[in-house]
Amino acid sequence: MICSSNSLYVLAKTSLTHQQVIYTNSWALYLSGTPEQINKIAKKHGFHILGKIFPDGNYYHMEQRGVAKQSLQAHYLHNLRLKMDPKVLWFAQQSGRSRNRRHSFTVPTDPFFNQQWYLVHSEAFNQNVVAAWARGYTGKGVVVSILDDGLETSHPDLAENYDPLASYDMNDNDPNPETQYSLTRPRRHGTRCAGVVAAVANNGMCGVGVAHQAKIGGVRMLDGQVTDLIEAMSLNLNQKHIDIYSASWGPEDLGRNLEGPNTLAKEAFIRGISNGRGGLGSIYVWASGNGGASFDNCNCDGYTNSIYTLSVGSTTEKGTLPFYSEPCSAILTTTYSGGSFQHHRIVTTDLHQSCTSDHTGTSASAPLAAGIIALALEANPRLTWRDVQHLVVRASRLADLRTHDWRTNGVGRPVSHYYGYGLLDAGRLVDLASKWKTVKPQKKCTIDLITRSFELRMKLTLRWNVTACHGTRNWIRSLEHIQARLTLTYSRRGDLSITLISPKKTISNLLTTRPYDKTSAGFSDWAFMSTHCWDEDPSGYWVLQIENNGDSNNRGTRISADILKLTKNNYPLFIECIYPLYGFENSCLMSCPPHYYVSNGNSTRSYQRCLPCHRNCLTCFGKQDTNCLDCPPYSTLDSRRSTCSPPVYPWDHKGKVTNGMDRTAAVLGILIGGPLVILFVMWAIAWMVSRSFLPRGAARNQVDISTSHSNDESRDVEMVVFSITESQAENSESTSTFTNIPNTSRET
Ligand SMILES: [Ca+2]
Ligand SMILES: [Ca+2]
Ligand SMILES: [Ca+2]
Ligand SMILES: [Ca+2]
Repeated sequence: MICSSNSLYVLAKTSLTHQQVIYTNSWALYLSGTPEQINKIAKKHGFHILGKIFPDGNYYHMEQRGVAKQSLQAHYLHNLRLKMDPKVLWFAQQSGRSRNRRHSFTVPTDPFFNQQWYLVHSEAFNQNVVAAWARGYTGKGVVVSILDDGLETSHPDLAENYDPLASYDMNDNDPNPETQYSLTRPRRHGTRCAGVVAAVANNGMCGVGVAHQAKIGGVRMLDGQVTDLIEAMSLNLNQKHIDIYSASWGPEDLGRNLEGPNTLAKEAFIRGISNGRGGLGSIYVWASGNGGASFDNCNCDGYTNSIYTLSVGSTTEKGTLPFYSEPCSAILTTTYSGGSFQHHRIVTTDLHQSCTSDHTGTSASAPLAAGIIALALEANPRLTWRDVQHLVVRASRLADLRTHDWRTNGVGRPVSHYYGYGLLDAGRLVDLASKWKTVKPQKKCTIDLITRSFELRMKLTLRWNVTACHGTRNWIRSLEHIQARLTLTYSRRGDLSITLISPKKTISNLLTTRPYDKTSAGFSDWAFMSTHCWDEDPSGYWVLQIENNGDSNNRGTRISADILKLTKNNYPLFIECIYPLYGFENSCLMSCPPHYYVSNGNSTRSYQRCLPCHRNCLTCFGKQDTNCLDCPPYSTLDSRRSTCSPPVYPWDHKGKVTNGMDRTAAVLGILIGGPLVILFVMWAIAWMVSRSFLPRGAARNQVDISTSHSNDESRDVEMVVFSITESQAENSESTSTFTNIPNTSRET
């Protein structure tokens, strides 16, 4: 088959005008002759022969190594020379076009679909879900579990997508989370949330779930005593299988609670983000709370303000604030929900095999976000839990959401305490997800701000210069989460407001006044979290203001000054290093250091980590003392058993330092070393004395403290540990006893 190279050019040129063509550095050539003649032709044109295209023909695959691997232009000179060569019977520089997935999108035929105003295109804003469907993403291969009050598993609009492996009944301890029907208190919440995510499409029933081809499970865990253990087991249920956990519950939204996950739930979150999804991290989507009418603030809810949960706020169809919305700087994004009676609400499945168009509250918003994130995980299943948060920040937009507190942060993104980064745009999210490059491992920089006592009356301002761990391996140049951990007592906690201002002048309201919070319990190492400085460079001056907005007689009482420093995570973070690098603590190395061996881990994936040898070994192939390859000095290897003998030091053999050389060395050492040691000690004492007379301002991370009242009062803020992340530890302590957590569904 020989064709003219002229016609090829025409084709290429024509296609360029329609679609971008990428030219490679590989050529196909049709040549005839002996192998020597073929070699000669290749050499003449500077080509490298890669082989025959078909085993029994004269088509050759050749590479031109001097040409870029990808180029928008065909190589004119090489093609011209090949064309002029009579021995080249045919040739073509290989070019590629992008190949898009083909899918046909048709508007769902479900009877309630037209009422799903938040999904369909209209003149008003919408979540742009149809755009993601049109790109072929419907949640296939993604598993979502609703942690709630049970599920009507046989509901005809859910049954097809129901996944028993993503389900459990924690309340009755059996695998079936089937709803317990009750006339007085219908347990419909879980079933309603499930339909928002994964109601089946085109089945003539109800509406359509955002991710209508995702698998959906339910965990019945709110229908009984909610204990720490039940929460923890729910958050870690089948974590290899479940991708996204959607939770629309938390401490009661009474505007006076300060509660977070207790011991086991805290551990469950860390295990989830470390081990879930094969080490990529479980995705926890969380409702921000319905305490708006009680002036609640979601930074007082340790579940939603956890860095491990992706907190979702709500807006109405008009882009206004629903009455139940509560603000906080931990909210990341917003989805639609109901508002007052005149606003349309969310269409979903309901108990007794029915449908409803009456779902509302942040309860509706969290599963809507969970469904949209399921589309993103289908577009890119390799996203880590932090990747998902990065993408959500980028795929949320101000749209037409109305509130008084939109501000532009230090990297130019509008952000609000009610809406986070704005309305989540599904089309944009899947587009970004499909080309997203995984973020580097998490880093954590902790700064102890003040460790002595201050009394707080009207206003306390702390200003300090942060180097963001410059000079250490935890140096942070681009922020994700920031936590201000605070311990203080105060006569009326609800009168306090706390504001944090970044070096880029981004203002995070960490706490707003809560009139119903009358307690004097204060805060005990409570981590206030902000996402508003995402991607900002944290170095520079930060300002933290604690203000009393109530009675001027308010004041604190002294509590024991308890300095808690954030320490490195006790849990192994999975650091994935690309072959041939080895993960070692938080970095990737070319080889494991002495005392460490290479482990492939339990995972089926191929990344390799350095794990510590037994203390007896210098190098090893495993963690046992019978896995030694080399021994430390003064210890001998038993190569048959791969063990090291107990060390025998030369100075253990008393009286052996007898030869003249050793004795001379010892005398010289004493004569020269002695005076040096004395000189050093004297210098150190002089340095310490001079330093103790220096003013405090000479410290590197300088803290200025000003209060708005006179200085004669003693001060009473006990401790502020200020932590900035690309990574964080969690609220380390909840402030109330937790045997029976009054978790409430976020259904208005
Ligand atoms: Ca059951
Ligand atoms: Ca349906
Ligand atoms: Ca709340
Ligand atoms: Ca959160």
